[in-house]
Amino acid sequence: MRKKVVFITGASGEVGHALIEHLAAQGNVDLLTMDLRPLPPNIKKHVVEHVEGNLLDKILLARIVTQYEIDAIFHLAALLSTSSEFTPAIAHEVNVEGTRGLLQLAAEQSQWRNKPIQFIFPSSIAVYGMPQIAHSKGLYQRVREWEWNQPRTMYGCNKLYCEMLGNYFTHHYRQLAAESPVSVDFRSVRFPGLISAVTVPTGGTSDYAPEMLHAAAQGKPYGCFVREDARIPFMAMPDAAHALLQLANAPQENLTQTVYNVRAFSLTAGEIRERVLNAFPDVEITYDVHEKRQAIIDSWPGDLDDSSARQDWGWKPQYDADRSFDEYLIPNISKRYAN
Ligand code: AKB
Repeated sequence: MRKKVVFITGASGEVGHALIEHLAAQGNVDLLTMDLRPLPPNIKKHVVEHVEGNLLDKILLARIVTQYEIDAIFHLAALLSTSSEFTPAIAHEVNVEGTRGLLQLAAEQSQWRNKPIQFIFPSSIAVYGMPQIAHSKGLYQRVREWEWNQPRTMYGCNKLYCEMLGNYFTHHYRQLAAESPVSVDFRSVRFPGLISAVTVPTGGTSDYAPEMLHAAAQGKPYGCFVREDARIPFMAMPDAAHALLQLANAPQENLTQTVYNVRAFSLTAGEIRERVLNAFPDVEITYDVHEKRQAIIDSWPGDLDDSSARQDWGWKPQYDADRSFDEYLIPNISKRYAN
C-alpha cells in the first residue's frame, strides 16, 4: 500500500518553512517535501521524506507516485520576479513547465483514485500590471482579481498563465471525452509581498521590506532599492500560511472562483522605514533607487480587494501592520540576531 501524503514543492523556501510548521502543528498529516535544496533540520523532523531534486525530473516524480498516494499538493516552487528577469527561459521552464507537469500528474492521480487531488497554488500580486503610476495605480487603489491582468514581468506572466492552467485542469480537462474525468481541485491565492521573521527571501522585487528589517536587526546599513513613496500591500508570513490552509480547508461548494486576492496591510517604503527605525534607531537606512526594479513595483497595485476571499471562505488577516511589526517581526527578528 502506498503511504498517503501531502506533497509540498519548494519546501525549503520561505513559505515552505511556515507552511510545514503550521501543518505539523495541526497534526494528522504525513508530509512529503521536495526542493533543490536540503530542508533545515528543525523543519525536516516534521516530514516523512524530503526529496532533494528537480521538479522537472519526470523519473523522480514517477518514483514519488509509485511510492506515495498524494492527497494534496502545495506547489510552492518558483523563481521569483527579479531572478526571473535574469533567466526568463529557465523561469518559464520552472514556473510554467514545472506547474503544468505537476497538474498533469495530479489529474492522472485523481483519475486513479476516483477522487480529486487538491492543488494549492500561491500566485502573486505580480500578475497585475498597471501602465502608469499617475494614471492607474494612483487612481485604482484596491484592485480586484480580473482587473489589470497585464503583467510586465516573466514571473507575473508565468503566475497568471498557471492560474489559467489550474482552472483548465479543474473545469475543462479532457472536455471532449465521452465521460467527464474526475480532475484536480485547483485553488489559488494571490499573495502581496510577504515578510518573514525567520527567513530572508532571494530574487523577489518586494524584498526591500524584509531586507530592510533583517539588515537593521543586524545593525547593518541598508540602501532601499525603491523610492520612499513606493506602495504595495504586504503580509506577515504566519498569515500567508494561514491563508493557504484556510483555502485548502474551505468546502468546495463555497468557492465561486479558483483564484483569490488576499491582503493584510499596505505601506509605502517610507512607512516601513519609519517602523524599522523606531525599533532600531541607530541604523542607517537610505534610498538607493534601482529604476528598473522601481518600475516593476510601480506596475503592481497599491492594494488588493480581497472581498471574495472574505466572503467565500472567511479570510481575515490576523496580523495588521501594527501586530505584524510589534508582535511578530520586530521581537522575533531581534531575537534571531541577538548573541
Ligand atoms: C516577488 O517580489 O517576486 C514576490 C512576489 C510579490 O510574488 N515576493
